[in-house]
Amino acid sequence: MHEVCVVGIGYVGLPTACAFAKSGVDTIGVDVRPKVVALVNEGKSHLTEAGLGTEVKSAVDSGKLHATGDVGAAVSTSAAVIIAVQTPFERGKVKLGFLKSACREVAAAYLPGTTIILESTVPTGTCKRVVIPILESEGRKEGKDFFFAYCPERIAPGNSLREFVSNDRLVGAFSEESFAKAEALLRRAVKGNLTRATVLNAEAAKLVENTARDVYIAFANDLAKLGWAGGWDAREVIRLANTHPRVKILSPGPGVGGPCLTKDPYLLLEGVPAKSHAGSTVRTARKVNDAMHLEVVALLDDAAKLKAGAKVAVLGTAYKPEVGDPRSSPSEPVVKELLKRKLDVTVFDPYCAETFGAKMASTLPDAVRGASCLFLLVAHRAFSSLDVQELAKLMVGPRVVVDAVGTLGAPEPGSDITLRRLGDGSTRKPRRSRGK
Ligand code: SAJ
Repeated sequence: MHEVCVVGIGYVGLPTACAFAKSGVDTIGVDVRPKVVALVNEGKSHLTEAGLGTEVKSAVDSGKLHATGDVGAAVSTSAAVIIAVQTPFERGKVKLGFLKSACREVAAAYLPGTTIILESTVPTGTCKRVVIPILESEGRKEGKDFFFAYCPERIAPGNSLREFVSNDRLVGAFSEESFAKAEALLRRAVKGNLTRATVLNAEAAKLVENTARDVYIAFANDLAKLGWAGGWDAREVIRLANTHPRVKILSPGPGVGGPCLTKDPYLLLEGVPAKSHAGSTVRTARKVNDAMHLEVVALLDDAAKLKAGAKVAVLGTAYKPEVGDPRSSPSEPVVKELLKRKLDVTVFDPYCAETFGAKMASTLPDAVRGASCLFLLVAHRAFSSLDVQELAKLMVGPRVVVDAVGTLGAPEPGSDITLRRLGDGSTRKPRRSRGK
């Protein structure tokens, strides 16, 4: 008998399973991908997140974590089940196919009295409309035959295991008893506060959290555009404004990527007519963040006009620092725009093998050697000590460096490097004043 079964050991489920196993809970992870199951049982992570591999290995070595492809066998031998499958957003709609099929398989096998927690992000009302009816098949009832809670995940990839343990969580439940069961289960591994909510409010709160972040970043990106136009440095101005105790502006960048912030605002808007005033800030923020790649490429245009065939190096294809995940990466539209201009694009990322159709260099110097322009798109720590002066020695004219993440130092005075920093209007080409 297992204490907990985690259905779906992907970006959310694997850290979840590891966290329980690390706390001494006998955990079985289930996945439909045989390769993932095999890797986990060998003590390896199929995800490139730093440190996760070591955690999987020690969880498996301790005998507390196993993986299987057999959902029925795992669920029917577990006291609790956590569902953590993906709910992808495709062509303007959330796809609940993985969730429905996971629920069906769980419904076919769970034991009487099982605690069932859903961690996946879903549009509001999904638990009541979709999940519960499947779990209540064959006349069973929530609160009697099984105990359900919606506990949306809050882990940021790159730091997932630590965040699973330490972050505060919402526990959406239909009754005090179901809340208490979910609380007791989560308490085995989670140290953060557990706040009770209704299931509907927990669903909405999850979407609101990620939408809020998307909106805050859109404001920072808007400031980048204002700083560029106004000749001031938006990053420095944000730093100054943030010294006010009630101001906390985020950082501008080449766009918002990843599977969550690019999707959850649309889930929040689901069912709201496009022309409705409700949600207008949310829609605007999405548009601002989705168009940032054009701002980034415009920085090259401000500095030089490259001929077709010129080599351009792009550093960073992951969607954010310290992860190897390229899903919805802001680097993708930048690379595609450069390829559209028939430039010879070479990418390099120490964690991510995605190229978005460009060439891939296996070392940073290989990427930069012979390039006329260099784009820094992800603030990986591996890029934090880059010396523009040294990079430029590998480059050829016109030696344009576009820094979309604001981590590169200024070139030495008199250097032949042209630096353009996103949001830093002091690095733009001097505009001729009117009348001259
Ligand atoms: N970004 C900026 N500027 C910033 C911060 C981030 O441009 O100041 C960009 C990143 O580079 C990246 C994107 O935003 O492209 C998203 O990165 P992120 O670190 O903000 O978030 P995710 O998508 O990795 O994780 C988010 C988290 N949600 C919140 O912080 C509210 C995480 O806690 C959630 O669990 C996760 O979504 C999820 O799975 O829902």
